[in-house]
Amino acid sequence: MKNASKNDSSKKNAGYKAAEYVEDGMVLGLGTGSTTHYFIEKVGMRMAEEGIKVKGIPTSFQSLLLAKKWNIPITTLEENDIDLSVDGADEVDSDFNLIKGGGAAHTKEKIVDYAAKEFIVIVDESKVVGKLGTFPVPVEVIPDASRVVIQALEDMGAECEIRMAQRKDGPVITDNGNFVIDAKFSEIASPQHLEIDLNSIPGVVENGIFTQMVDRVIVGTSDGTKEL
Ligand code: ABF
Repeated sequence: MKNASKNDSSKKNAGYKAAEYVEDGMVLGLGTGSTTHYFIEKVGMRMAEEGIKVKGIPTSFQSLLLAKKWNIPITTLEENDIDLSVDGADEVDSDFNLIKGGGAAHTKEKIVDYAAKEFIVIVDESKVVGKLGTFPVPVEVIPDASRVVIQALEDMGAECEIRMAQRKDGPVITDNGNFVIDAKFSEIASPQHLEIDLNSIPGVVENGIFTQMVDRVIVGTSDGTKEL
């Protein structure tokens, strides 16, 4: 099996497995990314096939569109608490620390995932790491503060790049109208401390290190799933 399709079936297995934890009447946090795409798809299929009724709070415009495609009614954090949030990740370690934000949606994701009574992460095996940090840490910043935030990150030992859009030579603009700085640290000794330190830099909106909030990690494989 080609790597790409093997990877895709792993993501699908993880997403579909997570949908088994959805119960009738739940309010769901709907994550962002290609793995969560399958979770949302399976929830939509279960609504049609089993008649379960759920509501969803999207973490990005991308997941909003997917929810609408599958006729999942949308609600907001103002109106509802979240029973279960399911989301992808770029890296996950054995302590359930994450790096997220490859999709530039980590600010709303962290708000929704943190607010949920239960938070399940779904990944393929390539995302499981011994130590976080091979993937640069996404840091959402107020555009006008970019230069001084980069300076502060470099003083912390990071190599930084403003994330550029693929199709044009401008920067990626998040759903909140901000930029993303990808900060590569040579080593992340304490994800928990770095998460706090990054958010203390004036101009930083949110960073992509997620600690002490994950309840379950479902790892998709080419022939099924396993739990971390
Ligand atoms: C999103 O899922 C992002 O935070 C993270 O970068 C991405 C992982 O994407 P994929 O599931 O497509 O690998 O939640």
